[in-house]
Amino acid sequence: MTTKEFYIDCDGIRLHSKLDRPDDSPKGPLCILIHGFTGHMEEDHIIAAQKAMNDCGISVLRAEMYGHGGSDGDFKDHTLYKWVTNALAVVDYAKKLDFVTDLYLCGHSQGGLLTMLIGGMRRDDLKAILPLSPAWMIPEGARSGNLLGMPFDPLHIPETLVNDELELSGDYIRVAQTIHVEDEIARYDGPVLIVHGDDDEAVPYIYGQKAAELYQNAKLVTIHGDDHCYTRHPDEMADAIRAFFSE
Ligand code: FER
Repeated sequence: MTTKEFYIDCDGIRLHSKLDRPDDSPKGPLCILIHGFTGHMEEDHIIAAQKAMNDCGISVLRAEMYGHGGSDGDFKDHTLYKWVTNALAVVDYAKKLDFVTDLYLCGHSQGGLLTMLIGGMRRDDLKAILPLSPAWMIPEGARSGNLLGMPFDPLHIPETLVNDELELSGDYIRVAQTIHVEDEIARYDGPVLIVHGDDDEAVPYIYGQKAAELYQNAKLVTIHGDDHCYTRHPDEMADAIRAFFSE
């Protein structure tokens, strides 16, 4: 195993990244792995997913998006457009690595929503996508006036949305309102692995089920009794990833 730590440039924004290669073979597959809202690359469930992929001989490029982890930008200024632009830059970076054969994209929660969007946008570059507990209800919540359990007027968006823990900008909401995930689901016809705990407190399990139905070629692995970050059965999430890549 080798780990390299570096930054990927995205229009002057530095995206903190780590590349974990299971062996030094000259060619091989790579999966980009992205954390969720308020998350980062060292969370237990992100490391568990990375290790499961490495077990299958897949190199993993963990990248932190705008306003998260060690990347540039303030959390309160992040939007899904910024994350989309970041993820496109990471895909471009990964495509240029000389060892990469097949390219995959995996993301958790808001990173899973991002994975679904980029899947539709980069269908020719991505051999498969793996949205984990994908938070693809965020655009609906932005349009209906409820995010993070906080109500707001969707026609007159507040300057900020604040609770005890965090502050989101009005632009986060404005951007999310314009996003239509179903369009990007329809645009991606490659294999999709969705993993979702049926006791998820942050992203209702029904969204994993609905996404699996809408994709042309999706497999849903349900982690029974598990929460948003698979804290009760992390091995089952890792097993689902290993099984997907072993098929
Ligand atoms: C929300 C529910 C879940 C929300 C974001 C999330 C911004 C994202 C969760 C995650 O990425 O872990 O209402 O609003």
